[in-house]
Amino acid sequence: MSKEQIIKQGFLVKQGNLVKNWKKRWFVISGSILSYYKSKNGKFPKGLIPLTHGITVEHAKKRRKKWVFAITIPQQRTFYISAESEEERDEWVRVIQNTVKVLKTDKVSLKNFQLISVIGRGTYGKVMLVKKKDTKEVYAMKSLQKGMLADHQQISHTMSERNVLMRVEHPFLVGLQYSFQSAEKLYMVLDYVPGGELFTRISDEGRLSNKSTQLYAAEILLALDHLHKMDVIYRDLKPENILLDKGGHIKITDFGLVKTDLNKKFGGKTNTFCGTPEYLAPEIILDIPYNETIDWWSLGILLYEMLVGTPPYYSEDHEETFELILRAKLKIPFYVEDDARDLISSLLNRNPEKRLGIKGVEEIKQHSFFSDLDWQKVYNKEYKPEFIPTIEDITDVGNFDEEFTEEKVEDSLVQVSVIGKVDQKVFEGFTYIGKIEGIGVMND
Ligand code: ISQ
Repeated sequence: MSKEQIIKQGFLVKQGNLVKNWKKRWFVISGSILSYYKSKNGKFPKGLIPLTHGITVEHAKKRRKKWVFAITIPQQRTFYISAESEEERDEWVRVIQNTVKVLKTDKVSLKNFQLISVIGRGTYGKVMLVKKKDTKEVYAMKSLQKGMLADHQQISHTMSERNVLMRVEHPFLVGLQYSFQSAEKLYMVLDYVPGGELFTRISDEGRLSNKSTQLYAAEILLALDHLHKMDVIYRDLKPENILLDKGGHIKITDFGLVKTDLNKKFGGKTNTFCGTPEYLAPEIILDIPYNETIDWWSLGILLYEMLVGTPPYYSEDHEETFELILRAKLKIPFYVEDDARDLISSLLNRNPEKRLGIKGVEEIKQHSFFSDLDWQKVYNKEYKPEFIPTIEDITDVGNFDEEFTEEKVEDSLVQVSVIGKVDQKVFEGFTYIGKIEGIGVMND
């Protein structure tokens, strides 16, 4: 096996080249190669398909097989491969397309983008709306000061997750399109999601309808499940990280950029929490081992906040919020319908072993709150959201807070004293664009 990280693997059925019979094979995408083996434990591949620039991958039709896709190496051959389900087929096609795209996109740097507007600011850097100068495509660019990444583990976490996310797309996750770095910052160029934060929508409306809440929760569940399947626990679900796309569907952002563990959230030695604590699961607060069900806890908090307008455990004082999360009785207002009430209380079980979702995502998907939804239709965005954001044009930032959008657009300077402290070796996984580029105002 190569040392390259496995991006995706699984059984697929492949049509023979000469004899056109279908054979089950174990497929593995690693680095830029798709290899297939006779069995799951096979040592030597039966074949290799290079996923390099020039190859195409698309859905295909075959008489006796469903969910077929075709990979074509121009002037050589076409591979016909069939998956178990539509969802699986689409996922393979996307991952392959993305692998090819990543290989095309090296050598991108800050120079290639025009900075348009500031649209957000996090603890570690800001988010800007940018336009790629050659293609005129619009993206959200997130910058991250290297000096703010506290330790080596945090950095390697960021880097390895970037590698996963670079290649994997999902309808409800913000896709990462490019990444590069200067001496002092990491840059991530993400899909621009123009509809603003779910948070803004909850505060504008007071609270959301059962129907809206159901669809948002279902879309978020599929996104979280997808991350879990890639062994990523999201940990930071909250309305500020949930954006609305132009059709009103959700997109989750801010995974993989900085995976803050608890002591980071507490900003190092001090006990001052620097984030929103209302969505944290009890086991995170108690600093005990946890699993992906912490995300199902957060989904419970989010469901509550959508239906009620405020999170269930809230105080202005963070310490008090922790106390409430750990001990307060869950009070759900009378107007919340029974199905929703039951789902919320099952997700907000303080014992992770008894929390809904511990036996797998199906437990949650099958809950009566979602009973009239077809999950495949959710994935395909076939349900129309009740609220469609108004968007003037592709560079419209009207749905983002004026606090940000009125700010001067520039790639801010980083103190020289901070640059000097950063050991550049640890960022080798990112494309490095040179020492001077990227410092100073970029407004051309
Ligand atoms: C994409 N579009 C709008 C805002 C964003 C904020 C953070 C990350 C990605 C984004």
